[in-house]
Amino acid sequence: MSTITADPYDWPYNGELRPDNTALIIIDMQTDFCGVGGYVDTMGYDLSMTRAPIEPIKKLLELMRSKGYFIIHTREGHRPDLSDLPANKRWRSQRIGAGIGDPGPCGKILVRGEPGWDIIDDLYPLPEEVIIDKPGKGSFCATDLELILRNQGIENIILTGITTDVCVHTTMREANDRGFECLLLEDCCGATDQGNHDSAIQMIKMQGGVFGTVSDSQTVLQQLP
Ligand code: C5J
Repeated sequence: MSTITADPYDWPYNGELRPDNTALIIIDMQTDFCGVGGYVDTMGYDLSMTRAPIEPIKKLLELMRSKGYFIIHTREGHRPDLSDLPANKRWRSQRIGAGIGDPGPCGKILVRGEPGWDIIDDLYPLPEEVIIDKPGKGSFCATDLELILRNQGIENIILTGITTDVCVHTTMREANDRGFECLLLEDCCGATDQGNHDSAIQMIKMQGGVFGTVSDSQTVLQQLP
């Protein structure tokens, strides 16, 4: 039996924490969300908040790779012909001056294959690690993520990445509804607004852990079996 100290309950609930049933998911650590000239930067948000999790994730990734845990990376983005981009998502992005599919300093915004869409060098996946390319905020929508997790016998998921209140939260909710046991690491996530980050963390802790539970990278570095 093994658990990680977390709030509002130690994780996982059943003490069954092992490399063969637990995955780390790193969500959307792309230049578009944390790099100069990317989507978030073009919208005018403070990049320091979406860059804050880079170093903590790096240390965690190193440890979890060395212990043989299953590693998954995601990228939000659309096909170059934009056939998978909902018209309302495009319209909203244009309204804020960062139209998805429009040219920017890092190539076409949130378009697959463009420099801004790819994962940052600091956290780039190893060739054998899974990358999920997703058109939406949640990592389960229109992807084979659930199939991969079930095939690999994954029961527990550690969630990290950006942004806390959007893609990380949506993925955590999707995973929780599918019966996966979720742990979000507070310092390994970041939002475009500190209040939204804090609220997203607080929401998880309601109702005895309504979507799972919350810890931080230091605790995991010390306690992960
Ligand atoms: C957003 C994301 N915020 N990765 N995407 O649009 O959270």
